[in-house]
Amino acid sequence: MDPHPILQAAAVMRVLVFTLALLSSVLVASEAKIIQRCHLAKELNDLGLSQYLGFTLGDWLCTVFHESGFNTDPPVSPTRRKAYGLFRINNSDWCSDGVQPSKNLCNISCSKLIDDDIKDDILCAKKIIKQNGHLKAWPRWAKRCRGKDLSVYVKSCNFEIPIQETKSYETW
Ligand SMILES: [Ca+2]
Repeated sequence: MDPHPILQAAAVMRVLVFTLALLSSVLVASEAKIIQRCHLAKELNDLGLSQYLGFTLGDWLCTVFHESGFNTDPPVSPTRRKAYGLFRINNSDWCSDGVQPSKNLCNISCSKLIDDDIKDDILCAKKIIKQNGHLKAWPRWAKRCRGKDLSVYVKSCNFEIPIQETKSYETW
């Protein structure tokens, strides 16, 4: 004997709710993206960041590793001041999230710093280092990367990496 139509409808609804819950958890999970190390190295290189102002790709990759773990997760902060994306770019000077008053010097929405396209993130980081003249805008570079052998960060990356030159910051 067939189940009552109402019971059938309830069963279908349960399956539907379960499917939607599963789908939404997958969608939430997909928002957090880890950028592959060598992909970032290549994009940095293509956009002229290798040897830019004397800093190597190793300096950049080490900095990003210690700042964000190559992770584009949206920021978690109880205050309105937040830092976005791979380079942890702040919403008071460099990007605008529409909430925190910002100089928005990169002329970019902070949401663009947590998406899959990392080119605009890199160009904003380039603007930051150009204005500051060094990587000190990222405190973890000085603590974790400065003066260290950073060759491991570009190891096995399958593109031609320019010969590392003397780092200008060593004279600071
Ligand atoms: Ca982006």
